[in-house]
Amino acid sequence: MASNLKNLSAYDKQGVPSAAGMRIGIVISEWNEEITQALLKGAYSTLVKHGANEEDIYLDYVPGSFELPLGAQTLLNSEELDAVICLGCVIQGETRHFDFICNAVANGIMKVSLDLNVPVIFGVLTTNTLQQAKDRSGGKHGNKGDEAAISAIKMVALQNGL
Ligand code: DLZ
Repeated sequence: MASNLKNLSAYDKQGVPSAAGMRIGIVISEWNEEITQALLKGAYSTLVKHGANEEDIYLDYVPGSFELPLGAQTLLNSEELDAVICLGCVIQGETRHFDFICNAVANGIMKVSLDLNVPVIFGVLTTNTLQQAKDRSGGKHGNKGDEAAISAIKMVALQNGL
């Protein structure tokens, strides 16, 4: 089963447009900070690797994943950005909190994206355990931050008609 899992950092590098000139926001949740900082490292380095200028990358923090949609909207209202990447990590606990947060953040991110007509990328890990999150934030299954950055670049290029 595990061998069928996608490596989140595996992609066709030739097929990725240049990110030069793209202005990208990244909103990071402070919950599960060890994981979200690892996601940030992946997203940031992937943007730069594909040509984004560091001065065109805007970082902002929110307390938890639940606040990511409003964080993205706030950043979009204060800066002229081509896309925003939302990074978070929600780990299953003993209560239904997990479901409420995951549903709210997924729906919220989609709403901000469609309302403002700007790509807002879902870079949120939703896992059963901390180990699964580690495996997907620079571990054996790659880094969802890398994947989120590639999605952002591709969506900006799509909107720019590149
Ligand atoms: C409260 C909470 C819990 C229990 N778990 C997580 C989590 O695993 N990941 C995460 O990003 N945030 C969590 N939070 C915080 C909520 O996202 C939110 O910040 C608070 O409910 C305040 O609105």
